[in-house]
Amino acid sequence: MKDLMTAPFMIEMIRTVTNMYQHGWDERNGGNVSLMLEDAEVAEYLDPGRVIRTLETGFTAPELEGKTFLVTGTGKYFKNVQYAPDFNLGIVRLREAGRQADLLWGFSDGGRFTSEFPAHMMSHVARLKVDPDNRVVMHCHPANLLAMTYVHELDERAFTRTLWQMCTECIVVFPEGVNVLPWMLCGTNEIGEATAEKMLTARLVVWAQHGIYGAGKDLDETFGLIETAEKGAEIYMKIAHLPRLNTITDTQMHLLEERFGIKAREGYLD
Ligand code: 2HA
Ligand code: ZN
Repeated sequence: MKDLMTAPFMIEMIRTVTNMYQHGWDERNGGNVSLMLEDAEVAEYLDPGRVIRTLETGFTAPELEGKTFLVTGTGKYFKNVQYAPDFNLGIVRLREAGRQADLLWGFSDGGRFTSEFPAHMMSHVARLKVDPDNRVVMHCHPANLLAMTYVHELDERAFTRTLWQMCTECIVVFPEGVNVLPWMLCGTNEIGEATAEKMLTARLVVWAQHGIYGAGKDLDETFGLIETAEKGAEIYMKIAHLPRLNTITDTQMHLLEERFGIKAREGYLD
């Protein structure tokens, strides 16, 4: 059995959450990440028959029966993950139609997965329906996106168009736009279901006055999505109170569609 700390997925997870912390997106215990693992890659590092303990999830997700996830722990600080991965992270495999999760590694203080586990798992189900290669769900609290939800209307088309106008790359990186949920109580199955519904049409879902969810095929892509949206929001927060003399026009965005072979969300450009 190989050393789990040398697994590419573990190294990448630790680097990613450390980077998220360094970006200021994950104060204290803010944020959570889940990465779906392939059975074959897990078996190189862990005995899949050795279950440490079994956790109740509080929801069902039959589509994820037997799937294994590397996930951040509830109450744990991203800042600390690199120093004590087995305390702050866990590897769980879902069973009983997702009602239970067998802990295969980690949460060594007796902890459990993130309080946002329902939103993560339901989002995985939703994204896998539209993209079988999806592996990552990521949640964090980037300051400018959060700030934007206080001063910008939450209409998804308007919110998306503003972000697209803030830097040329935005429409190229997230042509499907960002979806937006109004403020809801976090950590519940209800916000999980609402997030998953929004994940059917976009890889980014803003939680007003809270943060953002991103999804993608790997940690880099998902981090990059949030990073780009947050850059757009940062520009917006720098200019929102100033007279706007210039912008990226819809005609220019159509040029970007052609140049990069992307298609903006239907009806979002004039
Ligand atoms: O505490 O970010 O949404 C982790 C969170 C909850
Ligand atoms: Zn949060």
